[in-house]
Amino acid sequence: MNLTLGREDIVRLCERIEGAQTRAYAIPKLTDEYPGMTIGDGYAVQMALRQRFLAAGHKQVGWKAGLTSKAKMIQMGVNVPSIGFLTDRMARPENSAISTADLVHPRVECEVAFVMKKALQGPGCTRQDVLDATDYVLPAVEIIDSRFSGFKFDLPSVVADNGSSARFVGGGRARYVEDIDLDTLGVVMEKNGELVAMAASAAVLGHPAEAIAMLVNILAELGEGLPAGSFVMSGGITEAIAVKPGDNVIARFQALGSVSMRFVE
Ligand code: 0L1
Ligand code: MG
Repeated sequence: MNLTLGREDIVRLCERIEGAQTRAYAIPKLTDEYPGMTIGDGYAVQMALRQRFLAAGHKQVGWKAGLTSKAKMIQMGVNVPSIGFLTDRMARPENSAISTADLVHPRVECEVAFVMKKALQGPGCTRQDVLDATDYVLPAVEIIDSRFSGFKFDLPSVVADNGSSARFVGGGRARYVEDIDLDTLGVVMEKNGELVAMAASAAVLGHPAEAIAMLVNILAELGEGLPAGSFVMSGGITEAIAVKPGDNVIARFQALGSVSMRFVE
């Protein structure tokens, strides 16, 4: 990947993102100060952030693909998907109350999550490689929380901010990939009993496993593979919906059951 930032700037930006994430405040997008920043620089900041969290005792549980649907790319004004890491501290149980006090401006999106039984290594990872390496899939909701003021950002900034990762909830019913049509799953999201979004899983790069293959190939560019046992989210099928304290959210997935949560102060 093309890098333009030196080590000092990467550490500086990593500390800026870490502060915004852990103390929940909005910051201007990083490219305001570093207009020449590349997507590679964004990943260098993200990897530095991951090192900091791991050194502080967080455990990585997997990865997420982001911006993998046309709806999300249009919503956020970008044209390339991204990846981010997921840790144990971001996981929340199904049906739980999720605090918004430690989030900036949370939004929810429905995703298919994959649990891997075999490790994968790019480059050249394909949809079929992913399906062969998958133990099972389950429905999930990602709670994203861009740390950038007014959702004004670009891809290098979002990548540095770990793809807006904040919380995630897995649940519903786990299924083997050979038992379901993964590309035609219908999904509806309700907020406070009202339908707020609906789409089919093909919205994710034509097939959610395609997003996992993309993620494995980006990981290879970063010198990493996807370990067996990883929990991997394939990206929002619907656009992201804003939530606030008092909101109840339920995501209903065809063939995979539903995932619900509520938001509190
Ligand atoms: O999970 C994702 O699709 C990443 C979204 C990044 C941009 C945003 O905050 O909406
Ligand atoms: Mg997402």
